[in-house]
Amino acid sequence: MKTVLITGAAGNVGSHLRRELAGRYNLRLSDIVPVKDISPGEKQARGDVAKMADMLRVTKGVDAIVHLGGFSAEGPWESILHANIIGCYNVFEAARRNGVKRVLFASSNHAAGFYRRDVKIDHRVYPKPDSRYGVSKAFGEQIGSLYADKYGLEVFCMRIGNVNPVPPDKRRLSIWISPRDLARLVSVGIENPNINFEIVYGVSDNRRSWYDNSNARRLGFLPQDDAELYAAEVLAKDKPGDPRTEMYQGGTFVLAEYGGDPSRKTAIRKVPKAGTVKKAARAGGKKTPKSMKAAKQKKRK
Ligand code: 15L
Repeated sequence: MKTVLITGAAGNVGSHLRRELAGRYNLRLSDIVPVKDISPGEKQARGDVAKMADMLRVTKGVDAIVHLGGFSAEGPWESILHANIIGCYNVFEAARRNGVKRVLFASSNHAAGFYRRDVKIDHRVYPKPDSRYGVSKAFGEQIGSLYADKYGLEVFCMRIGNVNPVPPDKRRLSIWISPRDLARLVSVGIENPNINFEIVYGVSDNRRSWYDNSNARRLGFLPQDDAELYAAEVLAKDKPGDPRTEMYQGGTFVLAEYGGDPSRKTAIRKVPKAGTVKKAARAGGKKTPKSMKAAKQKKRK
C-alpha cells in the first residue's frame, strides 16, 4: 500500500480527505497543530511547512504528497509569504531532496478568480489571481512546473473550488466539490501513471460550472456529484451581493481591499453620480471661486 503524506491534515479539507481515503493508503498526517483522532492506518508527523527541516523530516520515504498546508484565505502578506510561498517551496524542495515521486498541490479557484463568470476557462488559461492568496496559489503551480521540468518531479495541481458536504451559496453552485469527488480526483492524481505536470479543476460535475475540466476527465476523473441537486434550496436563501463580486469567479476575494491602488480602482468602479466628479476635482486642487479668493488673500499677506 502506498504511503501518502497529507500536509495541513488537521484542516477542513484534510479532515474530509482522511475520512474518504481511509484504508486505501497509509496516511502520514502533518500539520502545524496536532491532528486529532489518529486511527489505524494513519500516523502523525507534526511539522510547520515554513520550516525546511520539518518538511525534510515529514516527506522522507513517502510515495506521494498531497500538499494542502498553508493559509487558506486572503491574509496579510507576512502570513501568505511564510505559509504559502516559503511553505510551498519547502515542500517541493524537500520532495526533490528526498526523492518523492509525486506532489499533488492544492491550488485554488482563486489563482484564476479574476476571470469573469461569463467565460468558461480551462487548464490552459494563464492565471488571473484575485488576491495575495490567489497569487500564492499561482506561485505553487509555477514552482510545480519548474520542478517537473527541471527535476522530473510528477506534479498534479488541483485548482480546488469549495469543498463542502453541500454547496453553501450561489457562487459555490459553480465551483463546489463534494468530499467524495475530491477523493476521486486525489486518487487520479496519485494513481495515474502518466503525469508529468498537470493542472485540473477540483470541482464536481456541476451544471453551472465555469470550468472546462476536460483535462481532469482525460486523466480519469469521473465526478459523481452535481451542485444542482441543492440549487433550489440555495437560491431560495440567496441575497444578491455587490455587483463587482457577482461579476468575477473569485467572488468576495476580488473585492478584498479593493481600491488600495487608484489605477485599479478606475477599472471597475461604479459610474460616479452627477456632481461627484466636480467635487473630486475640487478636492484634488482645481481652481474654484473659493480657492481663488483664498489664494488672493495669501498673496496680499
Ligand atoms: C479557497 O481556495 C479557500 O481555501 C476556501 O476556504 C474557500 O474560500 C474557497 O476557496 C472558495 O472559493 O469558496
